[in-house]
Amino acid sequence: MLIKRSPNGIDLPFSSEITPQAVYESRRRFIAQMAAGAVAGGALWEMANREAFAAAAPAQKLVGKLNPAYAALDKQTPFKDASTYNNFYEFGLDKSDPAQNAHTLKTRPWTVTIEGEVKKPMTLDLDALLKLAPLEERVYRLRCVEGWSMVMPWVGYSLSELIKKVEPTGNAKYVEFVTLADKAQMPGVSSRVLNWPYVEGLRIDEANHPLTLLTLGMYGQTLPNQNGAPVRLVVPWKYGFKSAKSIVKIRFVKDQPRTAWNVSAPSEYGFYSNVNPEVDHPRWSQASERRIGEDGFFQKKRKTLMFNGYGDVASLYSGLDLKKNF
Ligand SMILES: Nc1nc2c(c(=O)[nH]1)N[C@H]1C(S)=C(S)[C@@H](COP(=O)(O)O)O[C@H]1N2
Ligand SMILES: [Mo]
Repeated sequence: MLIKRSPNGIDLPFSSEITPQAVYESRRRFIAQMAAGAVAGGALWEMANREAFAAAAPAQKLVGKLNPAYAALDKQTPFKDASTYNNFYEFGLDKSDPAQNAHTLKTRPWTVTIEGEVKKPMTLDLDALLKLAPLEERVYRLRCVEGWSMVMPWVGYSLSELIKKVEPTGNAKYVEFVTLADKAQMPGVSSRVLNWPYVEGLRIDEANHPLTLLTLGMYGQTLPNQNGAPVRLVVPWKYGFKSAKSIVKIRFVKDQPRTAWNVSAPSEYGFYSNVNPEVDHPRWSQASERRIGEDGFFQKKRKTLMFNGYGDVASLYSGLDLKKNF
């Protein structure tokens, strides 16, 4: 993954002034500029996509009942940081790009198609997904492979609830998650930094682990577009890139899926990608991390914990060499 470093070698978070309010204001300005015939170069892409641009949905309240079994006690990352310091390459490579660009993502209507090795394939719209199981709030640590982490209150339910409904066949050994790749809504999809669509995958037992969260909201609201609206995965014991955003298809398959990051750099990003302080990335250590929001210049880094501190999952990997299966 690409990491921007400041000259002193510390990659500093980008503090952006973008708020939903600011987004609306810039949209109003943009429309005014259009009317005045004074469209500058930077607005050209938005002009070409102004239908999608106008469709960005404002956040709506979405609450879940706090599940105390899955509520990390760490101090929560402020919403402002969690929604402006993002990785979502479909909207650009800089941490501030998704918050600036993702307003063009149209999240309704939205469907997720579930297919492959299941007895009951189905296509669910957002309302069906919201009703599929009781919504819970879970406070999860999420650690990016780049060496930073956040603590966020997510809203959703265990993916296993959905898996139950579609009745996987005995051939379903893995689950593949395919995310939206639409050039008209996502400026980054025109770049060739990854093979689009962004695809991720889990072994079926990982997908069925109760920690694996099908996520529809955060901080008591529907997901901001930049955080993967309208539906994403959060797999807290794995590096953040396993938590695919803006999912449109879930496929149950026999063979290990070819995931986007593994295809792009197999020696750097394995299929498992469990958080593991003992297995370094070939280009940097994974022993410690910066917690976004508490990273003053002299702030000591935190020690990274095995499985990001979610030790319960260890039984999924008994007998597996985690140095080889990174
Ligand atoms: N579709 C898609 N999903 C994605 C990514 C992406 O670029 N595209 N980036 C991943 C990475 S590297 C991380 S760290 C997390 C970040 O999630 P957050 O921005 O909500 O913290 O999303 C993951 N999901
Ligand atoms: Mo990441």
